Amino acid sequence: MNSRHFAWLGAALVVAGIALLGIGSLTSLATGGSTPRGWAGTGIVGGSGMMGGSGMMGGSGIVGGSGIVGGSWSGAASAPGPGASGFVAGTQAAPRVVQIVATPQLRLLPAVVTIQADETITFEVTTMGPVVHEFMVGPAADVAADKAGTPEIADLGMMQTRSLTYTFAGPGPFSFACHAPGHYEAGMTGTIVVQ
Ligand SMILES: [Cu+2]
Repeated sequence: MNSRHFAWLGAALVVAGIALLGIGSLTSLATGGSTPRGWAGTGIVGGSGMMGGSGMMGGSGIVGGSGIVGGSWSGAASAPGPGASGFVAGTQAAPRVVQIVATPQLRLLPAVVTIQADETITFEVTTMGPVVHEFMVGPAADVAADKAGTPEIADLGMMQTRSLTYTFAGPGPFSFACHAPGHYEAGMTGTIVVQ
């Protein structure tokens, strides 16, 4: 292992730590019943400073932070869901945004997304940490079977965010999952609850 690799290992550990912090705040917000909005991320995701290296380790960016820790992210957060104040059903013309975090612990968070019947949702999926993930969404049977043609974001690398818009026609059941090798089996799945 040369020094450059060692530096990247350090970076990866820092990222993992940040991911844990982010997940913790997301979870507490979700269980508190309020709108998750603290972590959202164009700061972390936008990323050229971070991935360029000096920004990340130098501390003016994510680590130094007014970012994830301080809660001053500038990116859009998940829009309010059904039952929450300010909820507006997503349509094909104006999808509702739901943010999903794919974690190094092989979880998709939040693991339950509640929608109104026939909503169109734009999932903004971010990989936290060094493990590459996928995000597939659709009819539960298709997602479980990793059926070809099911809408999917593939090869989502560290700190990347990509979006996928899906219209949930009918009562379901629907689900989402990561089918990177071994991840689905490890429990990297989520449920769509249709209200
Ligand atoms: Cu995965």
